[in-house]
Amino acid sequence: MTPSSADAERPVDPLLVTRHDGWVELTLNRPGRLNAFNEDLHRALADALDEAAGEACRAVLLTGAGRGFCAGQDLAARAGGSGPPDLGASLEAHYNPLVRRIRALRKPVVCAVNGVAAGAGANIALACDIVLAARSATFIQSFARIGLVPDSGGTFFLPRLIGDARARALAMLAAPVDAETALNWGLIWEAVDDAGLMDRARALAADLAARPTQGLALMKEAFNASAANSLDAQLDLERDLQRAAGRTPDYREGVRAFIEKRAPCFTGRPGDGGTA
Ligand code: T3D
Repeated sequence: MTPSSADAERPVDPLLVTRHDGWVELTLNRPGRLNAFNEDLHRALADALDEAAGEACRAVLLTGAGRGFCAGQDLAARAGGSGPPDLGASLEAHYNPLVRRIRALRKPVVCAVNGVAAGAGANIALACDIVLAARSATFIQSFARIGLVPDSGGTFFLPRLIGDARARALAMLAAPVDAETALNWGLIWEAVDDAGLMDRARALAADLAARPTQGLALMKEAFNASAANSLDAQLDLERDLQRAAGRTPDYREGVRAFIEKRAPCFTGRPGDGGTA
């Protein structure tokens, strides 16, 4: 069938949103620019993540269309102009809220890095809870190639994940890291053959969506806080979060299922008195 002229004129969605049973798949969709971010993509992703915060969604899968995952900021939007741009304003308006949204979302975010992840694109992947990468994918802190510093949490995530020595060299040299190395260094959870990446990532998202969502949210809160906490503060936080987890229906179900020697059926519903 040939497309109608209306189809031809319809702008392409910068983000594809596919709703599955209990989870959502978000695909960055500017493949001609390796899914680099412009303001439309930022807006669409922010809206989709806000929608994913609702109770119906219990896990999120983030990936990219075409041969890349994301090449960070769309540099075409930065060429020209009369004076120097205020890149701090761009981080404040778009990239920082995006990283905060991913980290604060009270459900697991899986990232399937299907190809090159560069600049902010690499660090947005690292902000996700579980990162899978296709074997052909590469991670590049490309900022130094254009005179910038790693952003979107790069200087926070990298040293914590792979140590200061590797973090500094990767950032200063803008050296590409392949998926196998990323796995061996502890940058990602799993490297998967290219052809199997999306099946594996979708199965993982569906699996997570059937787990105790409130418990996973509390777990995420604990991990998010641990980088800045002393052991004492973290022990106190674990006490408080465990108290909340112990009040969830999924905890009751988990214990009951264990005693009855059957598989648990978790609903992901909040505990008594609202949010766990
Ligand atoms: O500005 C602010 O708001 C501050 C925030 C900054 C955050 C950042 O992310 S700064 C870093 C920006 N990103 C980069 O510097 C990466 C630029 N891209 C590359 O270095 C390379 O494209 C890659 C290493 C990612 C991949 O290389 P390769 O050889 O596989 O692909 P390619 O041929 O370079 O790219 C394919 C196409 O995508 C090409 O377009 P064409 O020639 O086919 O029409 C290329 O121009 C386009 N593309 C790739 N990255 C970007 C891009 N277009 C615009 N912006 C990009 N970031």
